[in-house]
This record gives sequence, structure tokens and C-alpha cells, in this order.
Amino acid sequence: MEKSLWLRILLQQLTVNCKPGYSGVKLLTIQHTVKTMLTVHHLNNSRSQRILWLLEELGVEYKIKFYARDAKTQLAPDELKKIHPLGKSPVVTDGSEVLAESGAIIDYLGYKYGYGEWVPRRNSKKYKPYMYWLHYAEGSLMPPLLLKLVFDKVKSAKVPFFIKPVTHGIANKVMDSFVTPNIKNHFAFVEQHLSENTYFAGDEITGADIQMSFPLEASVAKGAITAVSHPHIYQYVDDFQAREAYKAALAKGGEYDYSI
Ligand SMILES: N[C@@H](CCC(=O)N[C@@H](CS)C(=O)NCC(=O)O)C(=O)O
Repeated sequence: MEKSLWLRILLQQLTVNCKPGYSGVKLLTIQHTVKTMLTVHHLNNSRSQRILWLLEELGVEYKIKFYARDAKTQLAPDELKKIHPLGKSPVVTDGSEVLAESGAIIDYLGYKYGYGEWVPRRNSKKYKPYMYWLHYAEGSLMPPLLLKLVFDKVKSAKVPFFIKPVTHGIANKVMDSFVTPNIKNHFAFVEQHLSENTYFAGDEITGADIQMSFPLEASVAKGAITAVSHPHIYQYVDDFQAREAYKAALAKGGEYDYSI
């Protein structure tokens, strides 16, 4: 915990404990609460924004520990590796629990604070689609979007002029034969689903929507999904971005540029 926070609590408690009727027990209780408070280890411009959104929807008290990407490499600072060995965001700490991987975090938080709603009951109709889309977002949709990002970088990389035709040629070949058709296929699949369902698991919002929000809003922000190309996805993104909890999370999370 930050030194200043301890100091503030200590000073506050010294004042409180000087008043008649108060005891040190209160100090211990507050220390315990602060120590075990749910913490989101939040990297700017990252997937952890969606965890803040879920926590706002759940109405759970939490604190944010901010981490800044390296301006040049865009990587997370090494400090994050002290919390989880991979040093990726999001990571959530809840008492002695350390949770990584957005889908697992969403399932953990939804189960703990919103079971039956944000995480559907196992025997409900919503459970199977919830589980499917929770995994689909990072397991199937994100990989081709990340490949596109990588090959776009390859194409814009500064290389000697005589190498450029080679790097461009390879990037274009992979994009045309694999990445672009895959992305097209995925977007059409999601569009079809949202033309028949209000939310991913049916007619009520669940953790699967939180998980799917990141690739979809990033694709809208990049112009890969438009109101004309995929009207249902576009409208879906517009609708969840208008939610009060989403806006509250955005205000708390700081910098978020909707990039992958
Ligand atoms: N599948 C993981 C991906 C985590 C991930 O790659 N996070 C990115 C931020 S969006 C990150 O930490 N990037 C910084 C880095 O790799 O150093 C999840 O959903 O939690």
C-alpha cells in the first residue's frame, strides 16, 4: 500500500482515537479493510478498462493502481511483473488472491458480486452462450485483430528501401490470405448474432458483454466496423457506451484510446 495512504489513515485514527468513546479496534478494522480492498492494476489504454466498467456495474468498492505504458515501446512497466509474472493488464488483487486474464477476472467478480445476473446460473439458458462469448473474445476474435496490428506495423516500419518490397510483400500476403478474410468472417458472425440477440447471452447484459466490448469498440474506433458495414455491432457499441457505469469507469480510468 502507498505510504501516503497509510499515513493518512494513521493520522485520521490518531485524531479519532483521542476522542472519548473510540478505541484502537477501529484502527485495526480500517487497516484491514484498506489492505484487503479490491484493487485493479490498471494500465492506460488497455483491456483493464472493461474491468473498471464491470466493477461500476456491480457497485463494488475498489481502488485503482495506475501503471503507464512506456512511451516508446508501449509495453507495461516492469513494476506490473511484481503483481503477476506476465506483467500484463488487467490484474486484480482481492485480499491474498491475484487474478489475471480478463475473462477469468470477469467470471470471478461476476460470480462473487453478481451471480445469477452478470454470471448466469449454470443451469440457466444464458450460461452456455455466456461461457462461449467470454472465451471467444480473447481466444478467437482477438488473435486476427492482433495479427493485423502486427502486420500494419511491419508495413509502416522504417527499413532500408531495398528491403521494403520484401517486408511489404510478406505482410500483404499474410494479410490477404489469412488475416483479412478471418476478420471479415468473425465480424459477420458477430453481426449475425447481434441481429438476433440484444446481448451476447440473450436479452440481458452479462459478463460476456463486458468481455466482448474491448475488441468491438476498438474496431469501431478504427473504422473497421461502421454503421453501414455492421449496423448491429455499431448500435450495440453505441448502446453500451451510453451506460452510466461505462461512463463512470471511463472517467475513473484515465487515458483510454480504444486501441488494441
Ligand atoms: N488475454 C489477456 C491479454 C492481456 C494483455 O495483453 N494486456 C495488454 C494490455 S491491453 C498489456 O498488458 N500490454 C502491455 C504489455 O504487453 O507489456 C487478457 O485479456 O487479460
